[in-house]
Amino acid sequence: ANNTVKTAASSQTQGHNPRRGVGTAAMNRAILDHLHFTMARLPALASRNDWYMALSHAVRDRMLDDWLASLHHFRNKELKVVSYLSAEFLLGPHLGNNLINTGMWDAARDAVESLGLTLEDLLRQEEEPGLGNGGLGRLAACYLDSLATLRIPSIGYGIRYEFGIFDQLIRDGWQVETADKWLKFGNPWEICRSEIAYEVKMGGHTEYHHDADGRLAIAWLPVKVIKGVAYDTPIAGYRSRITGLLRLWKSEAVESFNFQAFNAGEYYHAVDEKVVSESITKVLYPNDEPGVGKLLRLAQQYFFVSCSLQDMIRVHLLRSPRLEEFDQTFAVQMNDTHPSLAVAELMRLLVDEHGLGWDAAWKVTRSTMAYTNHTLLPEALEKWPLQLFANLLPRHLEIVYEINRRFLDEVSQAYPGDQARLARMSLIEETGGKFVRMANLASVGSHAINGVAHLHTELLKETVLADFYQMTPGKFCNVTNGVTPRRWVLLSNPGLARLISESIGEEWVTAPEKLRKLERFASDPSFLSAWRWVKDANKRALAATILERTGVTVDPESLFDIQVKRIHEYKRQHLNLLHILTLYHRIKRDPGAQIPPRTFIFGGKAAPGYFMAKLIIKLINSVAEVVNTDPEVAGRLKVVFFPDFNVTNGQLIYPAADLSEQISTSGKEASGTGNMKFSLNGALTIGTLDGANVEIREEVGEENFFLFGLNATEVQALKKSGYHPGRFYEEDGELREAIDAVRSGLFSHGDAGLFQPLVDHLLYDDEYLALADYRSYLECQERVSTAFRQRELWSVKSVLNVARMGKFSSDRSIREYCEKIWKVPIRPPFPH
Ligand code: H53
Repeated sequence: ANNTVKTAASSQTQGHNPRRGVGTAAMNRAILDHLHFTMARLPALASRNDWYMALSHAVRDRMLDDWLASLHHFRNKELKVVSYLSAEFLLGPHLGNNLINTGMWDAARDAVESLGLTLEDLLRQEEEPGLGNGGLGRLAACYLDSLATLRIPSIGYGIRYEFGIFDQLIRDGWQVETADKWLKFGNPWEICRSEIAYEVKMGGHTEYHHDADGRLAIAWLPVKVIKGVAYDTPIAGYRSRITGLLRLWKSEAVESFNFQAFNAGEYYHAVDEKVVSESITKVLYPNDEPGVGKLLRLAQQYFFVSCSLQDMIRVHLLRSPRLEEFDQTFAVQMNDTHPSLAVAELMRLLVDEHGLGWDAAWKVTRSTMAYTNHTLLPEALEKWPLQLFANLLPRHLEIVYEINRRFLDEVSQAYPGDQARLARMSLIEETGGKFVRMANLASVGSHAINGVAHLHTELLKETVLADFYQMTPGKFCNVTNGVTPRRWVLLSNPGLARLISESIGEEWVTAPEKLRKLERFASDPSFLSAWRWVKDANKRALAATILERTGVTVDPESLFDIQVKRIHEYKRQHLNLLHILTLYHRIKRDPGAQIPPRTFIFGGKAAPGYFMAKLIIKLINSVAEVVNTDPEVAGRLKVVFFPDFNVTNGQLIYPAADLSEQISTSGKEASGTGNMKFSLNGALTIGTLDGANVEIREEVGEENFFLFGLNATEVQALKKSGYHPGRFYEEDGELREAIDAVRSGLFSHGDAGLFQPLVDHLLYDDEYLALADYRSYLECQERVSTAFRQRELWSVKSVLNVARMGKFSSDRSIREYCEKIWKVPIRPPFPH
């Protein structure tokens, strides 16, 4: 007996513990056990959620052996741990993805069916954790998948928002926001680690005194202390036997009851304290690319960064007492500027709390930190009003000042007498109100700065971070974004995945460059017809859901022309609308016009305070109402706004697209990742030379990509020479017709004023050059229509798109981060 115990224990620490039963019978037993012991339910009375919870717990149990073994790596001095700091992780539903990655899908499906249920039903039950706004948060989730798949020890650190991104309802054509109650039925995937908790100070002031040895000591006397508690979620790598860690922090009161207040009879005051502390992680800010922020958001950012760094220091001290070597334990990536307070906080922890000298602390901070920039929109670069910053983080402001003082010394040495440059590079903006510039803080405090697509990185070096690039060009590099083929093909498009694997084997899932092997099938008629069959089935599935959610019947034979992404003027959903209006008028004018039937599908959320974006949603729905009920275009044009675009809905939408709309003004979209998901699922792209579109076109071939519009240089030149949108309106009859229709009240029951702000914006400002690109877009759409009529040729292009998209796997991105930035060795793939 002794022997058995010893063997089991030692094999466990090495991570070779045979997994808990993953066969159908074992799964069946485990589900019933969880229904009984965890959910306390009799099968006859169990709800769908009870079954979902029971299944999820059974699956999670089976992930724990690999997880516990993986967590061991954090203690292994030889392995550097990647720490991905992100205010957003837009994970999407866990269950399906975990079943795919762990290889338990079939057993789970059979077990569930043996209980008289369907896996599909239980998958639908999951409320997705929408802890992000859009691209940036979803990118973080794809990266966690790849880190685990590539067996790189990693921790994603973020915030456990009680309410994630709002749910979008459409009422009378307008967006209405409702609270996302993703935790309401419980979250089976997380484990609360009450013992992993840190205190985070806020507010107050600092005091200086000399300690017994005569050294200057700094004390920060906060007015408030909040506790951050760790909630851990396992992230399964694809068949890698490695399970990554996502650690999200929830804020709590240090003491749930303030006994002093309580004793004095101020019961409500005591409870207040708890409510205020818990409010820090209450809700995700629903703005994509934020402007000037709010106190609570700054508090959120500081809160999660502080908890994460304290946690990293604890882990490091388990390995080595020398904090000078912190950069050998961790490579920290800051996902945009949201976590950039990490620079100041790591300095504070090292200097104030752990007694390092400034220079030693600065050296280790810089070599640990790296910064990814995700936007070129100047208004989106975060900056905090100085007073607000000072009130919440008085000690950090001192540290920022000291970093700035030393940094500006370096700048003036490098560029003597260049006052303008000093003012631009300073961490403090002083022109009209004082602000702390977070991109500058992140840039100064990092050893590496990267953009997210080739064009974006080039523009970054020329524009927003030009001064930093000139001073330290070696810090800059590009890592083009990628998406995980596990969630975005294997899970969301099983039909396509099966067809691909039957043709070229399964290796593409972790080695997507192997997709190239599909090229030779592009001339095989039976393969092409199987390819079309898969796409048609996906389109029928989407059509059924559209009918269910919107009441609109769409024809699965028509061209599915899809634009799904956040609603923003720079993404130009209104340009898409102008095309629709033009087709509408053409058909009305000439019922014999040769226009293949199209279904235009839109989806995306608008920031609740972004009036123009909300008006665009209203206009899409208003145009839909008119077009969809006009007998003269029946069977030829349909317009749909698919409500509540999120990860779950994306998994249904991307696989059903024929045409992917990537039509942002060139130079405005940093990368885009939806563009990759579409193309990887066989859609052809109509797009500008913006973000990663440029590289997608390079890969798939220009003959398989519909390009239009001004390029970034032309955009800049046009703006510089003075852009007059009104001229395009005057000179282009069809454009005028489209805009006049909107302005006449045709789509607003005669209310000519409703869309006036949007029309005025286009005619007198048009910051994003929709009118300048209109004609080019229209002509390009005609090429699309012509191409779609030749179905066989279209399918060839579709196959070639998929075959050549290997570059855009997030595995490739993560390998590049490892090589260029984190200096983490890439381990050989796990033998399956
Ligand atoms: O990040 C994506 C890019 C996309 C960019 C997006 C983004 C956000 O979602 C939020 C804030 C921000 O600064 C940028 O708009 O182009 O693909 C991931 O890199």
